[in-house]
Amino acid sequence: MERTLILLKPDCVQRRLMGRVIGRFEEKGLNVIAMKMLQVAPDLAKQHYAEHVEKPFYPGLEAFITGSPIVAMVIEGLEAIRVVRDMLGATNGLNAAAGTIRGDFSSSRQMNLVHASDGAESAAREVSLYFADDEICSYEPTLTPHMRAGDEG
Ligand code: FUP
Repeated sequence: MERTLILLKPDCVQRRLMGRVIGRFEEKGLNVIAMKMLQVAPDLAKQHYAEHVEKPFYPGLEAFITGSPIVAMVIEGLEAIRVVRDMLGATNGLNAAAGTIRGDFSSSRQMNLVHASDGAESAAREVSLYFADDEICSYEPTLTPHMRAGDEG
């Protein structure tokens, strides 16, 4: 089982796409195990995007991500980090394949609706930026036997 940090970014919330995006993760069989709405403060934005803080696009990215509320979630599932990134599609919505979340709903590089951790290390770091351990509610869904065979993990 893997955990990954998802942000429904301000454009997702403002465009009333939260339900449809969360629905796609649920339909896939992934488990939402933590969720909260918050407005990202500049300090948190700098920690979240530490690798981009010095880049020329960072001020615009910070203004965007701190500009209105987001929803942070932890999603759990088999190979969840890769599976969720595949579901999002390429970073720039213009390049994202049709059928992916960004491919279907975004035509922008900055306003690409959803963030998802890109590896095991960043997932652990990012989950701890947004959630305390006691805010994460891991559970075994009762429908697991209908979602995959017992030897699939
Ligand atoms: P991703 O791994 O898909 O989240 O994308 P990156 O880490 O490459 O970029 C982080 C965020 O910065 C993306 F959501 C898009 C945004 N970005 C810009 O706004 N402008 C740029 O020139 C590059 C990235």
